[in-house]
Amino acid sequence: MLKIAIQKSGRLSEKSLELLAEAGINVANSDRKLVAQASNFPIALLYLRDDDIPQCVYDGVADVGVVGENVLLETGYKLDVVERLGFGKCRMSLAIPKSEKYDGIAWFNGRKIATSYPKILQDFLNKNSVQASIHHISGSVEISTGVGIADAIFDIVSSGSTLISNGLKEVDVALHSEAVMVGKRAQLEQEPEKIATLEKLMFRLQAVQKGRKSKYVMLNAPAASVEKIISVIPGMKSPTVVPLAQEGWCSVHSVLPEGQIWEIIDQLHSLGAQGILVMPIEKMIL
Ligand code: PRT
Ligand code: ZN
Repeated sequence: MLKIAIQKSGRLSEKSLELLAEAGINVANSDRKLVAQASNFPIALLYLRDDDIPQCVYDGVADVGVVGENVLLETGYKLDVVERLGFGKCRMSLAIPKSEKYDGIAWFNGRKIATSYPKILQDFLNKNSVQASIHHISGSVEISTGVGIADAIFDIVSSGSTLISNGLKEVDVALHSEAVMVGKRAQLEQEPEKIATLEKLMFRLQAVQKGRKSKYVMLNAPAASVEKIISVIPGMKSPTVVPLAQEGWCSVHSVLPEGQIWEIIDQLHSLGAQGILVMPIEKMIL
């Protein structure tokens, strides 16, 4: 039985469960007791506070855990990243009152910075040869400058609206973070049953993740343009081209990367493609 630690409640918990559900794993535990077993896969979930997950994996209480890289780095446990999960994306940034003139990282010399992430901040300051004092607080970091606790803050930023509503501006990014699955690879490799379960799980999670990053595209095009159209949509191996009932027309099907979808559609459109359909992909196995 592979034990997976996930956040009990918070920004990563629903997304972690969603990913497992899309990988076909049923975990019936609506009240989220400490431990829940999957009914159709040899895994058990441990519901914990995110801050406790790295230590729990390090000590072997759980075999792997899902946690933000920010928490992993702050706790300092040496764990292997088994898989990057593509959700919980955020950055860790320095922010100062918006009325301050910022002339580069040296601005922070001799200043006081409030944060809940003193280790990541200290490492970043050392790397940039900045001497500043760190004021460690556990929450509401964004109000620190307003109430006179500190000159600046170092905190998680996602949309940036929390900073703006507290009269702050983001001036430097120390880290980009996302949810990762962590474990101790050397330890896992000594347990063949667990590693086999983990590999099976990874195969499914990767299929879900690849699907999320891609779109299935279908379009109609004049036969004379098909060659040019194919050159802008290479597809997984090669695109499917099917003749339409109407003579001189074809239907082209392919898989496109989500991030470039609009650029490619613009090109397809200008090459004469019509009836372009873009559809989500649930799972993708190459
Ligand atoms: O109870 P537990 O200890 O388990 O949870 P927690 O309260 O410590 O963590 P939680 O659930 O708030 O966040 C879990 C993880 O989600 C974090 O460690 C990050 O890896 C990730 N994450 C992604 C975020 C955000 N986005 C985020 N926006 N964590 C926190 N925030 C907060 C941030 O602290 C700030 O107050 O949102 C605010 C900023 O958001 P914007 O959109 O206004 O910039
Ligand atoms: Zn926490």
